[in-house]
Amino acid sequence: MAFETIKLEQDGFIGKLTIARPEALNALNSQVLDELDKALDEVSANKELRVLIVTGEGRSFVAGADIKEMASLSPIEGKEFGKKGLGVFRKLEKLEIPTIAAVNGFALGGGCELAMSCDFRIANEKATFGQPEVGLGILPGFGGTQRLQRLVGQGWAKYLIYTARNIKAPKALEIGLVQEVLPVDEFEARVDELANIVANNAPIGVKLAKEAINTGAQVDIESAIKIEENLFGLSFATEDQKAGMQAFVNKGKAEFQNK
Ligand code: DAK
Repeated sequence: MAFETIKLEQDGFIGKLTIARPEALNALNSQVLDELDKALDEVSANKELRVLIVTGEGRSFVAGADIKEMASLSPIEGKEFGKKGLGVFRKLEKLEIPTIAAVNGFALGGGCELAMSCDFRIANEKATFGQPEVGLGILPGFGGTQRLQRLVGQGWAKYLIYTARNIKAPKALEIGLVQEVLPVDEFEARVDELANIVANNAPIGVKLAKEAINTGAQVDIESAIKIEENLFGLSFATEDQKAGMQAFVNKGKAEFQNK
């Protein structure tokens, strides 16, 4: 379907979701959240896709929830807005296929939370991260208090949230919030390269690994190991497992069929 504030494109196995309100540094208003919700349903239904890249148009990834829209919300409308955002971010996090946040600029507030809802984050040197909400009289409300501490530990999460301080990409790399930082002119090519590397691995194996990691993180270690054991067993029901191991035995390389 046609969108006005986002773009959803496909290149082979790779999907790309771009937040496209550059005049507002891609701030998330209700329309963006509604469109993201629909786009994620399209991505889920598209069985060709093996990886989704999430990025922003122009000089920003996402500069947060739309402060101008939020400023005039009633408590009921605020609750609705929050519910919408939380639903979309959770849908993104739970997408079966892996997701890469390609952070090309500001990732503040809801933007940082959007990036954290992806499986991993690649940033360019100009990217800026932060949770500035307490400076606006609120607190992170799209999962930031929970996802940030899980990614970087409580010390850094509390430090960033209480100070509302922004950090640049190299610092984000140092604390483990992003996995790679690239010069601006190498950034897109590297994101595409990583997406292709992931897409060319066994898609069902990757999906099962994602499920094992995400589900296992919610439970005690005994239950988590059991989850891994079951999903590992399931991977032996796939043709790609047979093709992958056969290719190794034959000193070749498997072309995985997603079966
Ligand atoms: N909302 C609306 N418009 C924004 C925006 C935002 N978050 N960020 C930037 N813009 C707009 C600016 O107003 C400006 O528009 P015009 O004035 O041209 O009309 C345009 O984008 C360009 O921005 P600047 O002129 O400010 O550009 P600069 O390079 O000078 O500064 C900046 C860039 C990113 C440092 C600055 O724009 C800035 O500080 N932006 C706000 C960043 C921020 O505080 N983000 C956190 C937002 S709070 C909830 C759950 C979650 C949330 C809320 C509720 N519930 C459960 C209910 C989430 C909250 C947040 O994300």
